[in-house]
Amino acid sequence: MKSRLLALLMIVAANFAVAAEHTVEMKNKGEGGIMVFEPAVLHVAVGDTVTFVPTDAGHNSESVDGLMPEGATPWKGENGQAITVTVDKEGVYVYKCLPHAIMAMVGVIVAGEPTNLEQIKTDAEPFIATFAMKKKRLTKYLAEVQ
Ligand SMILES: [Cu+2]
Repeated sequence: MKSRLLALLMIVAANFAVAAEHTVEMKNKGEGGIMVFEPAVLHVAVGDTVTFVPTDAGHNSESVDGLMPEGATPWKGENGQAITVTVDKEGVYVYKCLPHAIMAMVGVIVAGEPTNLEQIKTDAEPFIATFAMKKKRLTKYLAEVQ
């Protein structure tokens, strides 16, 4: 009887899997160079949260129009403020720091399977063309996505 109850409890627990909480730092300098998000490429599950932390001042995180899964909720953090985003659709997201987008301060979130990866690679080209430096950074990040 006890083991049946335990089995039942385990089934119930599995249906309430806790969403994971991830952290991305916004930094003036990191392993990937200057003006970076770390980790720059983050794999999550749909329903997880990602908190962008202002490790250094003067940065924000905001989604890039058209470079996210269809129907996903956009976000826009305030400069110098942390923001927590709940990832609500499967696929690849590209986001940026507004003040440093021209310096390719960008990042990638992959929720579940990267179902829209090829579309994102194509659609990112005009955005990549706006970078004044580190022109290959986003291309490299997207190439890391499996
Ligand atoms: Cu920045």
